[in-house]
Amino acid sequence: MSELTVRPATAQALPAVDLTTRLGDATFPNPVFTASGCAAAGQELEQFFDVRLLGGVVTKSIMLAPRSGRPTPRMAETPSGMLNSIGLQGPGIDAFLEHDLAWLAARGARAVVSIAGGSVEDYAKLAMRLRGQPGLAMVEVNISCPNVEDRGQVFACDPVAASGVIQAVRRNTDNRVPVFAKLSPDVTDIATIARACVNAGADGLSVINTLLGMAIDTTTMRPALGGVTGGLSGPAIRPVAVRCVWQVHQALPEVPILGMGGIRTGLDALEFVLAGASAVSVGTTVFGDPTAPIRVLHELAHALAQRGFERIEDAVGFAHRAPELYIPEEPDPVGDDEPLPARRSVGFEEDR
Ligand code: RRO
Repeated sequence: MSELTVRPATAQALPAVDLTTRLGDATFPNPVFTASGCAAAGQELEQFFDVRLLGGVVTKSIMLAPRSGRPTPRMAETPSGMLNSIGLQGPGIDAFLEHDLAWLAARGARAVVSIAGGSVEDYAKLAMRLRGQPGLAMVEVNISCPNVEDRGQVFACDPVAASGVIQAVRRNTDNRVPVFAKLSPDVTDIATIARACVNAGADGLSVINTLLGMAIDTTTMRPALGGVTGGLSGPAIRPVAVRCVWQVHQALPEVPILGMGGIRTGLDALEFVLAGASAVSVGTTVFGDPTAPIRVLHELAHALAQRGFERIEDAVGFAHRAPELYIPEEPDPVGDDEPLPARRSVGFEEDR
């Protein structure tokens, strides 16, 4: 390791909050994961911190065959975010199992393998290839990649297509390994897609993938990305992501959610937990601050402790509780008070 390598103070004790989180039948020691596509398969992060300290490492979506992806440029900065148009570049499942998953398993990290395909059959084959693989903690089924040539392949935009993929993956995956469906925000009603995935056998939901976006270079007066359109990520999308987590948790309160979209700090992560996420993925911010996942973990733990939570699971969906009633103090026994105001509740009217 270079002397210049920055290692956060991970030896620092976490506050006494039980951070254990359950996602389907799997238990993770803490709720902070990497986000798919932002840290390959974790090796690049290892120079900054021990990846075993994370809840899990979510790998870049892998397909059956190697794939070179879309034309360059593949990234463009946008206000408080970025666009990517990678196009599922990757080594294919065989090389992934041999090099990437094997490395994560040897390292002792919990691997959440993201899979992507062009057909139900592709997904089924990928699930079969993952069966029995050491280190596999969970499968994230990417049915929402925005960077495919054929928009018909965005299975997450149609409840029937989404359930076909999830059913095939669930059928071909070890029972003890949770299957999560990764949803797209680019739909009219995300709860409908979420319900279809759960009815098809998904144990949980990853919410959300990037939003379909576009930028035009005003010098060349051409699209900024080689692939023309791309996936928008970063803090710009956080309110959309929090809204989606909120809606999915409201519709399916018993279904675990892995929440993501523009998380940079522990308080950002707390927003997702309060909206209904049992765990979070830290993505785009890693490009500028590779230590972010471990920092977010510490910040989230402190934020939970400061708010009096002894267990993270008590905070999951906490923002959905009914607004507390504001009870005015007892009238002054001397009897010279102004008349009491009518009882009113604290909080905003609109979401009641
Ligand atoms: O590879 C990509 O271009 C990509 C994927 Br698979 C995805 O799920 N989301 C995204 O923004 N980019």
